[in-house]
Amino acid sequence: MLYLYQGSTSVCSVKVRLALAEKGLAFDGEILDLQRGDQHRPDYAKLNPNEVVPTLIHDGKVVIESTLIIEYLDEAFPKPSLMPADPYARAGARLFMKKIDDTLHSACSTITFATANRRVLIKRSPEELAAHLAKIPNVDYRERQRLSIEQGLAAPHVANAVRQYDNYVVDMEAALADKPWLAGDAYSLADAAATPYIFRAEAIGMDGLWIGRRPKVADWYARIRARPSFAAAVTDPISAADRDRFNVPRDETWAKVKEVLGL
Ligand SMILES: N[C@@H](CCC(=O)N[C@@H](CS)C(=O)NCC(=O)O)C(=O)O
Repeated sequence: MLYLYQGSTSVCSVKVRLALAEKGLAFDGEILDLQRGDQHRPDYAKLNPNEVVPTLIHDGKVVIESTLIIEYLDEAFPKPSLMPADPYARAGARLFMKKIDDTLHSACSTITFATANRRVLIKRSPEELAAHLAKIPNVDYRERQRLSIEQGLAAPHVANAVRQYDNYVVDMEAALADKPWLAGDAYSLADAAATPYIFRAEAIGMDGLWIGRRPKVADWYARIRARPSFAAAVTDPISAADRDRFNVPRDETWAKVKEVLGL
């Protein structure tokens, strides 16, 4: 049995739901409310000491870290395979996933907290906010969240996050120049991993990174959106509260992107 602790819009959770949907795997699970702080519940912290989602339980075995989870799923349930057969193409798929773990994920959370999540968290009293932040075990993550919530898009680390987002889209455009999917002729874990970050960029007003500028990425995203996994894993789980949180002034985000990139 597969059980997934997840967030409704959390990019890392969407990544895992996409892999599950693409592999046709049924699962049960629980949506944690990250703004309420469910990820810090003692029962959950025992499973995931980083106190972040997602966490997969497979027949009692606990797997954390979204990239490791999707690789685990692909190995535990080999058909259909979501990794290319060719070793060099596999390295290419892993590179796209590594870049997410190394840079894009933190860039994404920085900008998400400076825009959508800020809309909710800024309404809290200073004491409530401090208590919420104090529970985050990772000190760097906690500090980035604090600055993004307090200063929004003016926070000092936002500019670098915008550049890292743009670099990832540049890498995607280059990879798609000679093949339809990020790691070859077939959809792979690399495509599943990149999808939530492109969806998030679109949601907060950064889709100008590819629309009119990077046609291969625009075409890739249109094909991604048309797959049944997209509705199942990305849009169906979005709640009314999520829609409100993501109802951000998109023109302000894009103005920041233009300023940082000199567009
Ligand atoms: N490297 C981890 C990152 C997980 C992560 O940052 N999850 C976010 C949601 S995408 C989270 O749970 N944040 C909790 C919080 O905001 O306090 C993974 O890939 O699983």
